Amino acid sequence: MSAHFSETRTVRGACPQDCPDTCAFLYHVEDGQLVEVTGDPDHPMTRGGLCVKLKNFAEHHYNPDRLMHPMKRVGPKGSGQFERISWNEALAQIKSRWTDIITEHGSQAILPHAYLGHQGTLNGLTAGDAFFNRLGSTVAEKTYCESGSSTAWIMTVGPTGGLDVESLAFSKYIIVWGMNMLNTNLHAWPFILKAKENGARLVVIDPVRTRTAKQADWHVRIKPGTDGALALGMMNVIIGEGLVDRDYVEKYTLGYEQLAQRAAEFPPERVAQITGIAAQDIVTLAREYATAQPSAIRQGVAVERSPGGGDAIRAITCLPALVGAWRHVGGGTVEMPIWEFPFKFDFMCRPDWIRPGTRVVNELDLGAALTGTMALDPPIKSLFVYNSNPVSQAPAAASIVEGLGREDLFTVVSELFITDTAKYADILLPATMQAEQYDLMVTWGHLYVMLNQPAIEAPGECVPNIEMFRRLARTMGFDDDYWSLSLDEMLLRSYDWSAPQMQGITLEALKEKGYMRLNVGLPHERAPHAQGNFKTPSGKCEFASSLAAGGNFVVPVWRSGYEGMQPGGAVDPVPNYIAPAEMSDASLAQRYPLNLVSPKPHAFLNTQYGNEPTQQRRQGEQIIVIHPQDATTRQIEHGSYVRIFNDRGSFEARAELSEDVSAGLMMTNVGHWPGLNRSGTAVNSTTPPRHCNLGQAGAFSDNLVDVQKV
Ligand SMILES: Nc1nc2c(c(=O)[nH]1)N[C@H]1C(S)=C(S)[C@@H](COP(=O)(O)OP(=O)(O)OC[C@H]3O[C@@H](n4cnc5c(=O)[nH]c(N)nc54)[C@H](O)[C@@H]3O)O[C@H]1N2
Ligand SMILES: Nc1nc2c(c(=O)[nH]1)N[C@H]1C(S)=C(S)[C@@H](COP(=O)(O)OP(=O)(O)OC[C@H]3O[C@@H](n4cnc5c(=O)[nH]c(N)nc54)[C@H](O)[C@@H]3O)O[C@H]1N2
Ligand SMILES: [Mo]
Repeated sequence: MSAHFSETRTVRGACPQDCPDTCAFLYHVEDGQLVEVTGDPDHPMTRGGLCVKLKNFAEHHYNPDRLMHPMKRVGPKGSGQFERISWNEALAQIKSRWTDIITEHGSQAILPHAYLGHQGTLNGLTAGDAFFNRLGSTVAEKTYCESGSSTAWIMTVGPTGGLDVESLAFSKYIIVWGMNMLNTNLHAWPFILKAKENGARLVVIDPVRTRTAKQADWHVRIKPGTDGALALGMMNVIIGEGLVDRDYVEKYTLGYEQLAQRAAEFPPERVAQITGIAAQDIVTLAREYATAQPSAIRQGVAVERSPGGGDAIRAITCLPALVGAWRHVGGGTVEMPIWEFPFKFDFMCRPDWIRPGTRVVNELDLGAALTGTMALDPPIKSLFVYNSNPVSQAPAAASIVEGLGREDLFTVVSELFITDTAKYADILLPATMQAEQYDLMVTWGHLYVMLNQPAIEAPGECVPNIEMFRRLARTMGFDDDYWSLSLDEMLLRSYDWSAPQMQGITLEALKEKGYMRLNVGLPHERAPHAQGNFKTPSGKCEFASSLAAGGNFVVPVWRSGYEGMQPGGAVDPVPNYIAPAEMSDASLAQRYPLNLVSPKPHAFLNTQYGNEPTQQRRQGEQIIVIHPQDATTRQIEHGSYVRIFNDRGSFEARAELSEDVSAGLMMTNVGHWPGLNRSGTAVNSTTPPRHCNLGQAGAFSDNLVDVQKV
């Protein structure tokens, strides 16, 4: 027997997922095979543990359904019938179709569609921007998530990281507002437990009694889309009872008088009617929040998923300055700390290549753009999808499916799997998974720079997104240096490595250590706004926004690498309460009396892992949580199958009767693959293509439906 020494190696990596935790990985490799992926025990947030979604990450790389080669469609659109072709043939077909389209309709007839399937600097959200800007396509505005919150945040406190979630360990009062932390930000939980050990009180503000709400000292049930009213009601009490930190407000804020006037319009009794929270509870919450210092607010993305979501985030973001919480370590608020990272979007996305006058189409309006409901001249003749799965994740899914079925639409999809969206492709391009590629990860929930190094060979003909765009650039005849820089050179130019927060951080050091903390103060000493120092035009926390005061204003829509205009013009300088559109429509509410919220699944990451049997078992089938009272009046029993519907569409789910939701409210999870559901559809068949008042975010929670037994 010949001696066989199996080679075992450990390679440092980082989680690719769109999640605030961005965990530090250790890839364990034997004989070129990825045998396990574990969390780095030394990383202060990862602490050696991965979430359930990533438990089988090594196996995910070897899923037999992975797309391994370029393919072309051979059956009808959407049939999922494909045949293997070579990369050369795929590129030649793309070039030929695009050349014809550009000749006949102009380059703006081509529309990219991308989101956060991958969160890297090289392969993530902005991976294709330079290419499409160079091509002259329509600019796709990427606002699936966080854009309403980010706009609100920048208007109020500027591009600052705010509170470090690790500093939550030092808080005395913690409000988790619109976030199901045990599902979506698990690695922040230990810091909350630590605070609780030291006597902190945990409040969760959520319409649903979630796993996280069940762990709270106090669950405040709020009607979806009414958070702005609650925050203003809290201010009403704080101001009325003299709990304002006068000194902090005077030195470090702008527009107190205007804010006080606005808050005066929101006495607890009025807010109780809007939010469904008892007036006395609003008073108690305000008093406790103001007096138990340091007080902290962890804001979730869900707050933005309503027409008034942007103003709600602005109002919430005003609270810590009003009570002086920023003075303390563990005080203040965090929405996402991404602003501490010195990105150079001008290099990453090349907005200088956008031709003057190029139109912008928002990604959440995809259905309207493809079906012609939105008047577009030229019409969209080609769609290029990567890092995203709009048939499942974008609103008004039925119109997207209708649009993708157009015979004259040339669709290219780059994917890991043949998803519900990829099924409609004319050409499929295979992408690598995280253990097979190199990238510096973008993080939005902590303050560490994270490097992912390849641990195994890419299977089949899979390529990283950056390589795919380089091949496309060569095919289209682009000869800029940009397409041939080394990956390290790309990374060196994508960040300002000489920025103060990057001192001591180098690519070389990252290759060895895997991750390094930004120089922004340590969690036990960091109080970034103890002395104001806000990143707004005034340097103060702007209760009355100077950006909004100017009418139309420009916000950094870094998601697309260009500066976007906040539309509407009439943004009130002082945050106000803007009611949900559907709940306020009495005749609609008569036909569709139930408000459906659709937060994140526990065992999937959006749709990713939704095709993994292990994760499917963990998540279970698509369920709908319905209050027993609403079920009884419709003869729906626990465990029976129901159809949830409105004028936009429908999907089926198994009913779970529970008082975790209030009467009039239902909850289901986004992320189940529509094609794997009973009805072939999922929740976004019912959601509206409506935007939040800031940042063009999606108003997924503003969704009235009804339900019946099937
Ligand atoms: N397990 C898992 N983790 C994930 C993801 C995933 O798919 N699965 N996705 C990642 C992504 S992309 C994101 S953006 C984050 C999002 O993570 P979160 O910020 O936690 O957002 P959601 O899960 O959408 O919703 C959180 C809670 O908000 C509640 N909610 C809904 N509408 C409202 C409202 O109007 N007001 C209030 N106060 N609460 C409301 C919901 O009931 C839900 O319990 O999670 C990330 N992490
Ligand atoms: N109803 C409802 N809808 C929602 C939400 C909600 O709360 N409710 N949340 C919204 C939010 S917060 C978000 S962030 C969006 C998420 O929307 P998406 O970003 O579209 O979500 P994913 O399902 O993760 O789809 C990403 C796709 O990219 C693919 N992918 C992964 N890695 C790579 C890669 O390296 N290269 C290529 N080419 N492809 C790759 C994956 O296989 C997957 O199919 O959904 C939004 N939709
Ligand atoms: Mo998201």
